[in-house]
Amino acid sequence: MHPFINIATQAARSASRIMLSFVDRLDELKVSKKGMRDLVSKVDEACEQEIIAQIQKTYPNHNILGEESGLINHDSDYTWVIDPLDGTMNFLHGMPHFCISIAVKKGDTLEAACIYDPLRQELFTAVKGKGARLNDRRIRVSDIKNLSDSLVGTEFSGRDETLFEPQQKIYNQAQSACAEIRLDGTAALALAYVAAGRLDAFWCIYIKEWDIAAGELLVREAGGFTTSLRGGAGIVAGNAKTHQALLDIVKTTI
Ligand code: LIP
Repeated sequence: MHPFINIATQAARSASRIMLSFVDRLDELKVSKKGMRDLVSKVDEACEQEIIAQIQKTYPNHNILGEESGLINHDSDYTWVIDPLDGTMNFLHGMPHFCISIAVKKGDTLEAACIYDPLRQELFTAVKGKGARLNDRRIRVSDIKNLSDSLVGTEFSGRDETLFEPQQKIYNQAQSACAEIRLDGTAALALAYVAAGRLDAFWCIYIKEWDIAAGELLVREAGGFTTSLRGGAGIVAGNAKTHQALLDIVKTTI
């Protein structure tokens, strides 16, 4: 196993134990708002601290960009990009769909990715040039040819109201073009599902780096394509055909 995947997996599993210990006592959690419709709880913070501690045991001088703590900068070539709990809103509502996302990049190049769904015990990993895996088996994007047959994922931002209209416009066009659309509350897992061929494509026009870094590498290493939108604040992903067809739709609006 690649050393980055080894550490990322250990860190994700360790953080997941903290996360799962709260699943049955969500009412005890103190939740605060980072911004409009942007929640953070003790779980997000504790999981991020655990992941950082695990990484720093082996790589004390690597940079770390965490959703909750921001950038820990050691001027290293390597940066670990962490979303300790992607799908915070789902988690806090008792919806069983959330994950931990960890990516490592060298400069701007994604090198390794790990997305862990602790409830289903599904571990998605990818290493640049070495393919993508779900637990022990190799995964590939779907080979569907047409958007009209495709199950397509998206995520909407509730946080930036200027995006409500373009999001709706793209949704309406995509709805006419695709078989069906899913909006499940975690961009990281949606991208992992594109990598595993469960979703045929994915788009969103508002997102943060920690939500999509690991998923982006997973899709590419699973034979798919990704295009970054709005300077990294959005993404389109899919196989060669669905990626292009969906990108054409999204680009008419943004
Ligand atoms: C969330 C995303 C979700 C998106 C939310 C938010 P968090 O991340 O993954 O897909 O719709 O706007 O960014 O806050 O749960 O880590």
